[in-house]
Amino acid sequence: MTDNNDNLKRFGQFKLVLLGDSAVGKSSIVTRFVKNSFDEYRESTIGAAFITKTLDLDSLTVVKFEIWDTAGQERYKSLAPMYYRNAQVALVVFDLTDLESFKKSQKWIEELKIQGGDDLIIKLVGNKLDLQDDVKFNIIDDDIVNEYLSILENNSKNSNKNIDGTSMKVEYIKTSAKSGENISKLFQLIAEDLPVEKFKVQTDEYSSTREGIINLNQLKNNYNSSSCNC
Ligand SMILES: Nc1nc2c(ncn2[C@@H]2O[C@H](COP(=O)(O)OP(=O)(O)OP(=O)(O)O)[C@@H](O)[C@H]2O)c(=O)[nH]1
Ligand SMILES: [Mg+2]
Repeated sequence: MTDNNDNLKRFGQFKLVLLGDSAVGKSSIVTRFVKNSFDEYRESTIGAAFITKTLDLDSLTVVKFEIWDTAGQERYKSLAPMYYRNAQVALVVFDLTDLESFKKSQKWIEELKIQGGDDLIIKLVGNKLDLQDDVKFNIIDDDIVNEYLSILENNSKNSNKNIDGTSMKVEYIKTSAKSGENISKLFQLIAEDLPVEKFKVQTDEYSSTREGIINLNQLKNNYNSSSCNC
C-alpha cells in the first residue's frame, strides 16, 4: 500500500462468513481467533452468531472483521445466503476426519461461486488438524483436497462467470481450533488478499472505533470482541 498518504493509518472493514457442516468447528475457529480459547463441549450454533474483531495488520493498517458464524445444521441452510450475500470473505470449513463434511464443503464452494460476489475471497479450511496424527482419523489427506482444488480451478477457467479467463482461486489451509495451529496464519492469509482500495485513510470517525485494537502477532495475549446470538 504505497501512495501519497504513506504515513497515514488506513482502516478497512470487511464482512466474513463461516460456512460448513455442523460440528466441523466453525464456532471454535472464531473463538480461538477472537478470544484465544477453546471449548471441548461447545453447543451447536442456532441460526448464526455475530462477532467483530479489530486488529492491526501492520503499524499503518487496521482491519475490522465483522464475522458471521452460521449454523451448520441442515435446518438452517436456507438462511445462509442472507449471511454470505455482500460478504468479502467466506471460510468454508470441513472436518479433516469426516469425509461427508468435505463433500458438503464442495457444495458450499459451488454455491458461493454461483451466488457469491465476484470478488469474494474463499478459503477452504480443513479443521481438527490435531486429530490427524492418529492414523484412524487421518481420513482426508492433502492429495484428495489438492485434486479437488485443481479440478475446481480448471472448471472456473472455463466458466462464464470469469469472462476474463482468470480462475477463482480457492486457497486451502489446515487448522486446529483446539491447539490453535494455523488460526492466526489463516487470518493473516485473508488479510493479505483484502483489496487495498477498500482501505480508507484514517478519519476522526474511525478513531473512535480504535479502542482495544490488538496486533495479530499478539493474538495469544489479547482479545477484543463484541457478540450477539442472532
Ligand atoms: N479435536 C478437535 N476438536 C474440535 C476442533 N474444533 C472444534 N472441535 C470440537 O468439535 C465440536 C464442534 O465444534 P463447533 O465449533 O461447535 O462446530 P460448528 O461447526 O460451529 O457446529 P455448528 O454450530 O453446529 O454448525 C466441539 O465439540 C468442539 O470442541 C479442533 O480443531 N480439534
Ligand atoms: Mg457453531
